[in-house]
Amino acid sequence: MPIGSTDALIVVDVQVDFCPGGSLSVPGGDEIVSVVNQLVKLFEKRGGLVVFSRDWHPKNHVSFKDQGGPWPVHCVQNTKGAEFHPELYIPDSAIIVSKATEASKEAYSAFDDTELAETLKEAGVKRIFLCGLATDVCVKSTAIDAVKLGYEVYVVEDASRGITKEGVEKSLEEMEKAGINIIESSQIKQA
Ligand code: VGL
Ligand code: ZN
Repeated sequence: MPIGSTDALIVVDVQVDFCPGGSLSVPGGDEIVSVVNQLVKLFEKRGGLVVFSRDWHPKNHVSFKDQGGPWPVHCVQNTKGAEFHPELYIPDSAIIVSKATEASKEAYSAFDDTELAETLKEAGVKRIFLCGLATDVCVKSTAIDAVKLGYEVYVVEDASRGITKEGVEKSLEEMEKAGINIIESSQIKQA
């Protein structure tokens, strides 16, 4: 599967709070960093677009338990927990997309209230490859939105981790039904 200039890699929310030791830790979240880095380097070399999304909440975000939401406080803007994993390779040319920045509104998808769709369109992107955290929340939601926008979408399973095993299984099924291709990083790298 040769990668070229009309391909985009979207790395979803590989942030400190979603990794072990963080406040909303995804099991094995940090295990993906080296494979994600290899993908980022490959896309960079082949002239693909590389995008990093980040969960970027104000401290009184509606998704937090203390505001009546389902999640512990996580990824609060300009805090340690909201930083990208320290070993994540972020090229200078990468695009950073901050999401769920409004206190009163939850947004799982990197397309929700961001400029991502516009950015991809301007760059002439045709295929979107997704990886990151969490498979059963923000990766899924972003992938489904990408398909709705008409893109050919690939989720790189071994470069992603989810919050629960059942959640991941259900999400993979849901994504396949939506026409999303579930692949392994080796299928890209050997190209
Ligand atoms: C996420 C739960 C809450 C994610 C974000 O990035 O998958 N999950 N906020
Ligand atoms: Zn969040």
